[in-house]
Amino acid sequence: MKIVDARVIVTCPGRNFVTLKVTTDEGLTGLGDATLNGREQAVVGYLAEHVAPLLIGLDPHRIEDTWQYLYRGAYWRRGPVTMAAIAAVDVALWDVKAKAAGLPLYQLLGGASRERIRAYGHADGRDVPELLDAVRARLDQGYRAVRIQTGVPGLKAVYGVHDTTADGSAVPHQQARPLVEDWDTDAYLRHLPGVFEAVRAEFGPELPLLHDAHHRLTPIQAARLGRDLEPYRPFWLEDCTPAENQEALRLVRRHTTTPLAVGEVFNTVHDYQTLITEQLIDYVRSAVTHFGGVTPLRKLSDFAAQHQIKTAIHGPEDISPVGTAAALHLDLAVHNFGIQEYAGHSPLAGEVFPHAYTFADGHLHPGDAPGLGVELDEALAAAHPYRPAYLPVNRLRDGTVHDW
Ligand code: EZ4
Ligand code: CO
Repeated sequence: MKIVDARVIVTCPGRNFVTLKVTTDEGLTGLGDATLNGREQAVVGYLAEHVAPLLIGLDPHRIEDTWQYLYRGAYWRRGPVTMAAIAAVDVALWDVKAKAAGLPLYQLLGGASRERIRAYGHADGRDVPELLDAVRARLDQGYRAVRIQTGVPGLKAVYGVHDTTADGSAVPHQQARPLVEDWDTDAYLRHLPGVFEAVRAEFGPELPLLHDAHHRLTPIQAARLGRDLEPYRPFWLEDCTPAENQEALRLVRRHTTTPLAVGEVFNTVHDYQTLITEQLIDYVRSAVTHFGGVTPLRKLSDFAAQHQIKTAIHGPEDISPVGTAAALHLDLAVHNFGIQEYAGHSPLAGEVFPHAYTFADGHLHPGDAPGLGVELDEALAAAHPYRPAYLPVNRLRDGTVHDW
């Protein structure tokens, strides 16, 4: 079998998604997600100008060799643009291989290690009463685990607290410049334990509660927060510090038993070396889409497993249904699966990407269609063209740019 066509398709069914579609001489097609939120066109250029021409004529079954060819062959390694482009190729080739075998991808990854995949959803509110309503709404949708984020008194716009559309999905930030949010770490550290206390008081001790600090704390602040949240038994504290400084997590770890989750902005296993070998975290959170695909994420899972660390693949709205499906096949197959983030997609995105995966009773399943189980309606995609959008930026009260 040979690849005869490789095309990049950008569509905006409510938010932008970048998809690679490969076609073989046997008429099989494969899809890969290359969406890099707020920097989509950089990946489009990388794929269309530098990668797609190299794919023509290759045997799509040679996934490992193609991965190494693109990773080592570029000389310029790592980084989100490069690794999103390589991820799209890797996932598209896995899709082709599994379709050729007539099997859902998870069967090629060793088969199912479980019957279903526990997901967590997002609940957010500008204040505690609004958050409690949002948690209740997620429970009504079937979720059995919830990430809780709230506004902080005195701040106007905080990460994770969304404006929402009529269908409840988040409004993407489609304006000429990034929205500016504001931040005060001391106010946040004072506020959050009371939020957890209120949610526990309302929903009891059993509901898994997660929280994302979105890289905003210093190590000693993160240590304090982890310790202050311990009475409420969080499932995890996510991205407490900017974790490219891996050694910083040693200090956090010394002070708290709150489980730590890290990795949605990581691109390679090298970003995790210290974190995994010193067991400084409990969950690896990288996305198939930003980590070079299924091939390296499988290797990361196995490395993490040797240190009793579990997987928790990033699953926000800005990973397309193609990237979501790839995650679900891994989730079903790997032994050390922990939990899957599932923010869901707008109904329109679901129509642009018809998919076999399902969500019911708080659990996901990739389905049993051959391949990834996701298709792309190209006519509908074309009817919703790319729209420039940025992620927000974050400033402290005195105007200093802070981590978002
Ligand atoms: O901010 O995917 O855990 N989820 C997250 C996400 C990220 C977005 C960035 O594009 O932190 O909401
Ligand atoms: Co996060």
